[in-house]
Amino acid sequence: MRIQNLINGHLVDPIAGQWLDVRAPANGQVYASLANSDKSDVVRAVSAAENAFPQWSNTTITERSAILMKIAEAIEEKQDTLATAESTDNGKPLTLAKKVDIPRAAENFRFFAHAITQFSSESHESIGLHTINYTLRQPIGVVGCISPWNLPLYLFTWKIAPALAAGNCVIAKPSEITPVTANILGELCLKAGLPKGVLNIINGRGDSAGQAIISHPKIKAISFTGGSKTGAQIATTAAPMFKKLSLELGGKNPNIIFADCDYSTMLKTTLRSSFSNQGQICLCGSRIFVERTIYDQFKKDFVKAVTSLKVGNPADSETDIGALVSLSHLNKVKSYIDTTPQEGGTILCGGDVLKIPHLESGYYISPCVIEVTSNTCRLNQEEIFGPVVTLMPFDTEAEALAMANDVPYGLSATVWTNDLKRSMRMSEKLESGIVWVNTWMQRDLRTPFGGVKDSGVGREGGTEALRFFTEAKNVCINYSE
Ligand code: TXE
Repeated sequence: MRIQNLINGHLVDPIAGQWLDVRAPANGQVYASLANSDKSDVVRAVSAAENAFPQWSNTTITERSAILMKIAEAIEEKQDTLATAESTDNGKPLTLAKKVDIPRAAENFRFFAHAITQFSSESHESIGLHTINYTLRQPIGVVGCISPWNLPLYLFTWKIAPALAAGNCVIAKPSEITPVTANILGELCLKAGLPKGVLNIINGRGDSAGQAIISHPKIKAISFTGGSKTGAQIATTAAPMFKKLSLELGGKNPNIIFADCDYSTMLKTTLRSSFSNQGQICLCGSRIFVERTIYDQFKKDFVKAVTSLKVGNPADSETDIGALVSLSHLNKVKSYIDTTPQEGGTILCGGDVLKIPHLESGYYISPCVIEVTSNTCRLNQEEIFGPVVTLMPFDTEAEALAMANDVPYGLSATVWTNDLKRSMRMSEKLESGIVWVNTWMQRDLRTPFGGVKDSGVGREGGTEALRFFTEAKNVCINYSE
């Protein structure tokens, strides 16, 4: 399979004729080659997007909404193909791709197809001065969307759908590690009637194609999801060019369990919040803090449940945990697990690199639970982004809160308790963009999504995303005689 670029409605080879290998994490084999684009391809895509902008930004809301809706339907029609492609490309269980990734990609388009019809702006009347101010929310022009490998189509569509809905033309780059579904989507968008040049997909590495997107002077806004280090690098280039920036970065999220919670729901959900998608979700609760009175019981029950998870071929329907996304990522995750003794921790289960029969070159690690004695150890401070969680007891609400907040990140937090007042006190004080009480990853697409501290700047979702992808212009009219 050869994956080209989508520029001005055509699939084209990269100008320099360079290609990258794409590997299937399940077996480590190369199965596709990907356009290894550079600045010249980005320049070409931006000029196509600029040409398409006047017409696209002037389509009626009804027309734009209808095209987005057709794209959602096209994703649903192709859901089996897309789910299989996602699982092959990323290593995630096929069941997960079918249940979560692909339906959510369709939902992203459907949601913003509706949201744009409800998007409104403000007016401010100055009584006594015969003046009225109103705000125009105008599309920005050409915008850049750069997405990561953990939820490839889910996060790609989460960015491009609001950007397109708001009337922008887009230069999008999926991760070079998992590019397949984004490129299938590009073709579906054309078939659904998206005019040529409105969505351009540039493939390639972050340090060439990605860097060319963020430094192109005509690209006025960048929406990025990925690692915090990369986010900082992007800001270094884009901020002095005065680009609008939305950065959704890493997390080291606390999962705080009080003794009065609904134990069985908590246990089931904690298994998911720890190991869904091999722990490769920025929202995973990787630091588990448990009230001391139930700590031993939880430790026993949790380890038992974790050891019963089935690691294996992502295509098998019984597989709970598939392959990690790449060999270099597996090595990163394993290197953290290997620091356990020197970080004062104890491995309670898992953490082994596994050889799955017939898939010996795949990237598998058994889900790992580490008991730690201090929240300041590296295992509790740095984002591992794999099937690894830490456990620690606490005695008081204040202590749990202090440890939860004592990290550089601030994306999400989960609190398990049936004490309403306590849940509200915790929600108020937790330093994170999202707090879940007695649940995890329950998403309503209208809500603001994003983090504080090293987890990023800006918010996605609902009106926040439409605001990000538009420029506010105030018009002041004096109508006095
Ligand atoms: O992601 P990168 P990496 C975390 C996780 C992981 C770490 C590094 O801890 O181990 O980040 O992962 C593009 N200019 N998350 O290095 O590099 C790149 O091509 C423009 C958390 O694999 O951040 C890809 O499309 N673009 C996370 C995208 O950025 C650049 C999800 C993300 O890749 C670029 C993934 C540059 N200079 C990893 N450099 C989350 N928040 O969910 C890279 N890219």
